[in-house]
Amino acid sequence: MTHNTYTNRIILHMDMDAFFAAVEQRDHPEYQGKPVIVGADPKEGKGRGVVSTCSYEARKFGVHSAMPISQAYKLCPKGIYVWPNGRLYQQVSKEIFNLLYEFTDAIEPLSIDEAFMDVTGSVKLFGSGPEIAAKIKKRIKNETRLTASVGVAPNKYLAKIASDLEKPDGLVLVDADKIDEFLAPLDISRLWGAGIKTQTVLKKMGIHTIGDLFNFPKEILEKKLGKLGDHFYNLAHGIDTRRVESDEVVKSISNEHTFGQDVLDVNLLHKTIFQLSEKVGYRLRNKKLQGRTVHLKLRYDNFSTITRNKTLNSAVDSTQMIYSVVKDLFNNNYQQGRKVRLVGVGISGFMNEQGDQLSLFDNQIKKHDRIDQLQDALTNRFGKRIISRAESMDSKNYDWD
Ligand code: TTP
Ligand code: MG
Repeated sequence: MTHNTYTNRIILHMDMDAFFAAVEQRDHPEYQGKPVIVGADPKEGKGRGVVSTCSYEARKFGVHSAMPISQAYKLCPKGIYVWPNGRLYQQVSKEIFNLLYEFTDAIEPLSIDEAFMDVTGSVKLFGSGPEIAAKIKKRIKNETRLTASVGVAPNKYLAKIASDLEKPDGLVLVDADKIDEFLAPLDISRLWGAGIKTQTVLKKMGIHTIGDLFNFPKEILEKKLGKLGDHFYNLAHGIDTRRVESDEVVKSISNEHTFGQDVLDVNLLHKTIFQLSEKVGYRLRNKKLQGRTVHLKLRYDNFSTITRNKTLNSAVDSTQMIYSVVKDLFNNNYQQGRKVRLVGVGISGFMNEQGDQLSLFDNQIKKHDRIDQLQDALTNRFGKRIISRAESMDSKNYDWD
């Protein structure tokens, strides 16, 4: 069967594994391999409030997000119960999103740990869809020591199903000409928009898998389900024409490199900074932008990180100019003799070709950078619940109910 005009896109869906719990396990080695439950205080089974998320070890006990914490405690009394550290999760989320933007600007965030990406235009630079997915997973692993699951497919709906199938640390490709085979065995609960009610109706019609639904004539589905009939017919046939809705305004451009082995060699560090300046310059010129503020990021082997920036009198877009500024920043700030794990180069304070300032944030890059905007967009669009929760998680007075 044909899948019309949209099958030529390459869409990724990235979702971090057990995000909050994974960050806790990373930062507390003694939690690794153990059931960790992030959320309200269980107070030995008498606590109120809910589970925010839990590690995969805890999921074996039947614990899951949004479950009352008292119930989680009954299922897993020996679990490690952790109060959420919202600010930390936000910070890690920013790092991850920053890295995703190195692969494409066409990113639609769905929540603090999840995004769609349209990488159709990135193939020349980074390789095929699955290659890009593998690179993203590797970068996330190297730079945050966390795992992500990624689905690669011709549309959003299929990519989202795919990223979930082999969690944790999954990478699943849905081939454009094998969509029907991919969908056929899946349970109807995987259908986007099929709540419990719809699932019950479908089951009464003898429809248990997406394959069963595929075989149903459109007219009958429409008769039984009204408008939704058409929607589910499309989903059963792998059709989803929604575009990846990215943030239009880019406020900074940056590239980072994590070394396979920590580096002491200043020449190699200079060379890497040059290569990163080339990448940043290329992306900048590609967008016909010039920027005034140049940024350096350095992470030492113990994960301590410094960022430094310099604002110029006029905006630049040449590799050489970016390099000379960032090299100065490096020479002035690098602590001789310390091993470097990561270097990053960035630019912000964009002007258009007429020299008009595109944004008013110069030195305040930290406050106003693209990721903050992204978090705002994310909050507005989807994640109010999750984001505001993460924020308020810092407060011990947070009302979990
Ligand atoms: P999810 O991606 O839904 O879950 P997860 O990353 O913990 O696990 P999975 O491997 O299945 O993707 O949500 C991301 C984070 O959002 C999660 O770590 C905690 C938070 N969250 C809540 O606080 N409450 C909730 O009900 C859900 C679903 C998530
Ligand atoms: Mg997740």
